[in-house]
Amino acid sequence: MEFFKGIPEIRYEGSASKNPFAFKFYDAEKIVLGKPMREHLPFAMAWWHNLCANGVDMFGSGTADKSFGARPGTMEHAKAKVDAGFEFMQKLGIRYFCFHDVDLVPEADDIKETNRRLDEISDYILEKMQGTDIKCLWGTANMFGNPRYMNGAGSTNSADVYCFAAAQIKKALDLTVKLGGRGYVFWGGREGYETLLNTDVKFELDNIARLMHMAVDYGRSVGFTGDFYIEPKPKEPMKHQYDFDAATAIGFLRQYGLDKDFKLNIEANHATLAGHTFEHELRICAINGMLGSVDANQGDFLLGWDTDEFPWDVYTATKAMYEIVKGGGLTGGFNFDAKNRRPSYTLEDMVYGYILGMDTFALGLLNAEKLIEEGVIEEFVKHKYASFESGIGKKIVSGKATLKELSEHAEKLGKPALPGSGRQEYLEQALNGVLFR
Ligand code: XUL
Ligand code: CO
Repeated sequence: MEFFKGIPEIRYEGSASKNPFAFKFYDAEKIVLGKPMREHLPFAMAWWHNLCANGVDMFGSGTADKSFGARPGTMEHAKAKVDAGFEFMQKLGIRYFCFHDVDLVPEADDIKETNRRLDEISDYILEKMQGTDIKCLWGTANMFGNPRYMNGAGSTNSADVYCFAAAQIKKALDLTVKLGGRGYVFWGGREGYETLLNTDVKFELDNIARLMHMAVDYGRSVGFTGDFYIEPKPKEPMKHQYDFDAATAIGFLRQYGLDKDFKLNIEANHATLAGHTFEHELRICAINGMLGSVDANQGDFLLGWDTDEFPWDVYTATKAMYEIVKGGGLTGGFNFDAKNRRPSYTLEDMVYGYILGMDTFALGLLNAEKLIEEGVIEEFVKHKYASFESGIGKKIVSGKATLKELSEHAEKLGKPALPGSGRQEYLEQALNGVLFR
């Protein structure tokens, strides 16, 4: 059965094309900086937004029909979603998908039955994968939706609930291994607190780390060789979430000895909620050897919540791709953790969303290539710190200088010359030149 009727395979037609069902910039085989675009940009479909989310929000019910010809809440529906998802990925040339356990099947009251359903659906997904080049990018367990996680999963006050979190992680890891996933994600949506009046922060952090250590031990024992990822987010649904941003998550991973097995999954909209830019979060990862995967979306600066929009901001995509390429690339990929706006409720809108997102990141990559080849930014930044290449500066960098010596140097000078200009406007001009030349 064809679900996306009338929608052709989406091909690259170039920037002059006016065909809304064509890529204008994403040209999978085009060589950019020494390798095909598709290798720079391993795009993934997010099962939850694409195949499950129907536009329901806090004020209104769904607008989109995601039944795919079956009754929601049944295994027939779960299978129809697989069929629709594979048709979607094949039509768009998307080679990866990401999933939460409960995106795949309806959750039963008894976890044994949920797990049986997961076995059945993953057999079906494996069958569908055969003969295609579609693979799993990462899997995860939804440890935020069910009421049992009201006080957290790893951070819960209930040892029994903690065991359910462990059981879900174990199963989701089994599924990730079964489907050949590159990574496994922890997004701690309920790992945080509303008020310190009822919270033992130290105990909760220790317990989250214990759970992650058990996940690593189990994952490695069943043949999971990929990266574990923390996906930082500062708030929403909790007022304060422990994985606030990249720097906080990296500190946590190091403190608890998890940094060898984990990297980060950086989501653009989460970065902006934390008061950072997307590219800032990527830079923090890159300089710490933690560049893992990306949840590609964008927020709205007028709104203080996670709007998960399909990315269209080419400036941000350019700066992000510049960081990623210069940082040596991702070990994961680009998962579109993005959803259509509620009034964009048709099947065509789903396709437009992905074309938009894929073209935006392709443009970002092409611009990053130009920025790197022109070298204006790199050259400027290198030159900016030139005073540390000789004399007292060189001694500071060598680690051999003492505070006394530096103080003597300052006294000798009496008053330093102003440091070289930051030249922000000159560099922004150079960036615009690359974007619009
Ligand atoms: C929520 C979010 C999640 C994670 C996976 O803000 O981004 O969908 O990506 O649990
Ligand atoms: Co996400």
